[in-house]
Amino acid sequence: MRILKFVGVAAVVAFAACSKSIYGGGGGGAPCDGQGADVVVNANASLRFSPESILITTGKKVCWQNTASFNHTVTSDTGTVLNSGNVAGGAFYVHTFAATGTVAYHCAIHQSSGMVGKVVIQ
Ligand SMILES: [Cu+2]
Repeated sequence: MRILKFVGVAAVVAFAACSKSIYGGGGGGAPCDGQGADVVVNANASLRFSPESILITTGKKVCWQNTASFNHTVTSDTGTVLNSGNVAGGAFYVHTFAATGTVAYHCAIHQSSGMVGKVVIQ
């Protein structure tokens, strides 16, 4: 079980080597606990990202944790900087931002309900 999980993460990292994203499930506590994130954003059961907008500097690691009991995604509006695929309830998605700019994103499942967010990297 443990080995399979690490293989999965390694495959994801290899797939998206330049974007430094990982995701996985938590093992007790909040999903982002132990990820070394600089900022944590909740993807909640009210179909919102909280906080909806964050301001960071380059090199910061952001962890989105799904606090709902159903899937969310963290998906860039344009490009593939954020491309989590389905993040299950209780799981997380991590991304370290290397470049300055603004990354608008949404949950692909709940975008029509207004589940959108923004990362401003200075
Ligand atoms: Cu969602």
